[in-house]
Amino acid sequence: MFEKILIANRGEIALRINRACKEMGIATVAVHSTADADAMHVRLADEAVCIGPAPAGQSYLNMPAIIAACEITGAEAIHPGYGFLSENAKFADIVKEHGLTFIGPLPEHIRMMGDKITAKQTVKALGIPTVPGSDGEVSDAEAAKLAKEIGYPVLIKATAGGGGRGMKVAKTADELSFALSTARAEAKAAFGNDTVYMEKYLEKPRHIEVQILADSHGKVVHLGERDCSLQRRHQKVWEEAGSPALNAAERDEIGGIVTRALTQLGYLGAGTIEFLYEDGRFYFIEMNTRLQVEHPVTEAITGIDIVREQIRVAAGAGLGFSQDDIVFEGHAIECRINAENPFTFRPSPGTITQFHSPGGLGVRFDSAIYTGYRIPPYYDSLACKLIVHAKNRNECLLRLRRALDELVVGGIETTIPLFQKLVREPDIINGDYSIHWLEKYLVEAGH
Ligand code: MV4
Repeated sequence: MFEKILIANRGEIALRINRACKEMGIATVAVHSTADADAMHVRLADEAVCIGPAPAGQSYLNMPAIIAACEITGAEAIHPGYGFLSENAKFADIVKEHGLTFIGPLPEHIRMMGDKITAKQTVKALGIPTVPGSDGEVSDAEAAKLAKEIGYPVLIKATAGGGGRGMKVAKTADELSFALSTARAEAKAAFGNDTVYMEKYLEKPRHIEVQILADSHGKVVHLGERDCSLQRRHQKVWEEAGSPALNAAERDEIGGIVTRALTQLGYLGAGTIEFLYEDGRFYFIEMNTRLQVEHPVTEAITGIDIVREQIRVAAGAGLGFSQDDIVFEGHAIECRINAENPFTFRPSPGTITQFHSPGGLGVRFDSAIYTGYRIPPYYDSLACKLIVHAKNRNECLLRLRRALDELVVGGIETTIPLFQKLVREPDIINGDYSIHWLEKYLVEAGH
């Protein structure tokens, strides 16, 4: 096992990784920008190295500085967390070239899933259901012909995309050429790649994703699904495990399909296969080759420490359990609480003057904030994650209400008031929502 790991991230996820390392007897190295000298992840790690100025491009994305920090401290492996360098195949290559271990999937799999056309063709060949559409890149002429066959509405997507950028809907044939040209232009500007493909547009799906873990000995297990349908501008807001829409048989079926596919692929580490779910059917959209923000809801219902397993399999150890050992217990919900105005969602960096975290049975609070901490304006606005777990979904919602009532974050604006309202909404209480529910609600509620 590794003796020392460098954590190439900041905020709550750096603390999360530090916790797994400490429990495994592994020493930790934090890296930080000049803006994060007072950050909690710097205080809690065994050692810390400043890797550059505040802008992420010069610090948390600064590959030479991070490799140098490993060499200076003797760290043998790098955990990238989420965001930043976590899905950068070139970084994973460079880490390996320096005799270090990247705690994550093989670079070839990061690269494969980063290209959406390659990802879709690969998983389709492995038996995962995909959205009807083009077999790969489409020209305008091919798109028109195919759209007629599969039927409108259709969606044009960028192969280099993800997170919704470079995506355009064509409701009818006369909207198609505009959708193609704007999607191409957006993709070219955002990613330097104007390759697009086409899919049938699903009108009211849920976003359901399956968590998997794979070791280097050919064992793959799934940890069930998360429902992440409640999003705003492609940012997840509220996540649940399991999905209010699935039963145990559907869970086992999609979990089995995904597990068999990733076994054939020779995948290593943690991964998430994202689906749209509509009328009882799953349609693959993307695979994420990283630890995800919402991983704690899966940990809550399975009791499995996903970060610990990532570290173990990266070191060559086998998963210590099989699919039959994994039992899903109860229900979990996560609220992503941002330092933002709850109506305009404008970022609200600044000093936290009052802070009290909720607690008690079934409550987990993942954050890196403390009284007197100044949230810098340079990074994303996630301030804390509140995760609650209970015997069933109804008790989970009641526990979430009381945990939100205990939580105090003063001095900055946060999205806590939004969650106070969501937890009382009939559609949310009934689990009756699609990927469009939250944005529609925000308009109707005057946000
Ligand atoms: C779709 C879709 C409907 N039909 N694909 C958005 C981001 C990217 N990951 C995939 N996305 C979508 N793909 C087809 N064929 C609707 C979306 C979508 C969406 C998906 C998940 C969660 C929130 C969303 C919000 C808007 C659109």
